[in-house]
Amino acid sequence: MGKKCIRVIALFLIVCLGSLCGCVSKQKQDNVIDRKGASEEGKPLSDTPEDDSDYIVVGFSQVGSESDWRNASTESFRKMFTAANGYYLLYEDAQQKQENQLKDVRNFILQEVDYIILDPIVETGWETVLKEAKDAGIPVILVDRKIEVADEDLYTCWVGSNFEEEGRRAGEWLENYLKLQKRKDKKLRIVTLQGTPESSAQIGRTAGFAKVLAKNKNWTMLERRNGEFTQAKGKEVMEDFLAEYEDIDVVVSENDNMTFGAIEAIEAAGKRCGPSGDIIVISFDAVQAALELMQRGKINADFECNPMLGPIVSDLIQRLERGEEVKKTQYVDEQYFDASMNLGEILRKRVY
Ligand code: GYE
Repeated sequence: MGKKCIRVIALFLIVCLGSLCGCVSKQKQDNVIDRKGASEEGKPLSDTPEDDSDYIVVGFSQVGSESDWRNASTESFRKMFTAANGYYLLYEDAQQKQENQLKDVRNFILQEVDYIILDPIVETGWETVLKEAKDAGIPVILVDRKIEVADEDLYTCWVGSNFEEEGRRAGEWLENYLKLQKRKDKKLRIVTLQGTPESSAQIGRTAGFAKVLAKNKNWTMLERRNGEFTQAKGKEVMEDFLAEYEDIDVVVSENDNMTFGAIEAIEAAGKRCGPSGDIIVISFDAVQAALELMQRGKINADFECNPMLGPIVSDLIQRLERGEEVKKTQYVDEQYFDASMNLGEILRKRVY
């Protein structure tokens, strides 16, 4: 009996035992075990992989389920890391809490997974746990958000988006838009809905936009406030902004779900947003629902962030399995959309 066989059986037993004593909730979906916040029912035992030797056991600690982007990301991994593709996936939803991710990684180490995939909620605080994974000989692949560590050998590689570039391009789009509208020298009052503090997506998007802001002396950033990347918080923060500041010309919202909330707040306050409204709305992610709102004239521009990382990470794992070198850092291609484009055509081809 091979080592992997023992491990797959051990993983299976952990889940069975958990369900018997009621201390671990579980949900088995194909070869996916989700032990947090899932139902007790699970699927029949026959769903466990029967063939022993060829499964690559992968533990994935996901940020949470705070946004459409996040759900598309989870879906991309679930679709790729299937038994049919030779994987046994342990999936954990960290519910936007780093402490949960630290526990996830430690559990993956205990379970002797072959690879750990980590989408780190924030950039700092990872040294100790990554050292533990390294000492256990388990490669860690970082996805989407980045980390800040002195020793880069603590992880194998990272793949994701260039958030600073997204923020800078958003600022440059605004410069250009104002030029076309012949408003380039007019005073401009901006508010920002920020994502989770200290996450790479928040840090990068804020910093990139700030670079363009610094060049435009007639632009004023009235306030930046945390909207936690969620629709509910985005709405709440936008309501406060509207109550506090009379003339807001631009809302920069660091993800689409906060934008959805902001639009609700703007409309409830009797204002209009989008190309023919009172407030310019700039967003990030470019998920389907946001492009639909752009089509309906409520969002001006949206800077894409690509969540389809599952196949890229699988490819990295396959290379590592063959003993090949992988790039330490890999950025994915991204574009932007604005209301002047043929959105019907774009939406027809959009997969997330
Ligand atoms: O923009 C947001 C999500 O880390 C890029 O996290 C990701 C961000 C994404 O909640 O919608």
